[in-house]
Amino acid sequence: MLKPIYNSITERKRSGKKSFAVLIDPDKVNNNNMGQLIALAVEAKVDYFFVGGSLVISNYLDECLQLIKKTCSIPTILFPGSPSQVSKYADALLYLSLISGRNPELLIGQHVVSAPAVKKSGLEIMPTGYMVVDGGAPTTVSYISNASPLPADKNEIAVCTAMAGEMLGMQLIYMDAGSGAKRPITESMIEQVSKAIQVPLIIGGGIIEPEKAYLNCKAGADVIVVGNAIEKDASLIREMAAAVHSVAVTV
Ligand code: 1GP
Repeated sequence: MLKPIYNSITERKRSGKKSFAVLIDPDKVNNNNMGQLIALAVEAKVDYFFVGGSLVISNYLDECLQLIKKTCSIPTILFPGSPSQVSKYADALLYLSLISGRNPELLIGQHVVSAPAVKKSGLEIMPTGYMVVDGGAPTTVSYISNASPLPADKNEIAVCTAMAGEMLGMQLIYMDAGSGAKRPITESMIEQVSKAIQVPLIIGGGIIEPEKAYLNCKAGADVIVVGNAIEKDASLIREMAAAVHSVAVTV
C-alpha cells in the first residue's frame, strides 16, 4: 500500500527538517475563517493540517476537508477523537492507540469496532502510539479518555512507553499535553524520548510561543502541532512555522 504522507514525514526527518502542523477543530471553524487560515498556512509553508477534536459536534468535518483540498496542496491528516471522525476527504489518518493509558477501549476496543469502516475509507493509515502527558490541567482528552495521563516529570516512563510503542509497530509517536494545556511537554522529556526511538516524534499541547516550538524541535521533536493558540490568533501561524523551519539538524 502506498504511504505518501508517512513517507513525506519520514523523509523530512531523514533530511533533518522539522515539520509544522496546524490543528483544525471542525467545531471551531467555518467557511469564512477557513479562507484566511488556509491563506496564512500556504504563505507560511505549513507542512500539514491535522483535523479533528476530542468532540466533533458539528457536521463540518467533510466540508472543511473538501475546502482545504480545493484551495491548497497542504496534506490533511485526521486526528480523530473518536471512530466517527473518519472522512474519505482527508489524505491520511493518525490511527491512534492510547499507549499511555490503561483504558482497553482506546488501546484496541474502538479499533475493532471501527475496523471495517476505516479500511473501507481507503485512507492512508498511520499507526500512532498516542501518549497523553499531564499538562497541569484536566484537558478534554484526559477527561474523555478516562485514563490517567503520564506524569509530566517521569521521563523514564515516557521513554519506556515510546520504546514499547515503537516495538509494537507504531510508526509515529505523538506526545500530547492536551489541547490548551497549562504546561506543555518539557524539553527534557522530548529529548530523552526522541533519543530512544527511530520513528518520527510528534509534539503538541499548550504550545503558545514560537520560542517553545523552536526549543521542542531543538530537543528532538520532528513535528510540532499547534491548535488553540492559532484559534485565538491566526497570524501566529507565520511565527510558529518560521520557528519550526529554522531548526535544521545535521544528519
Ligand atoms: C492537542 O496537540 C494538540 O491535541 C494541540 O494542542 O490546542 O494546545 O495547541 P493545543
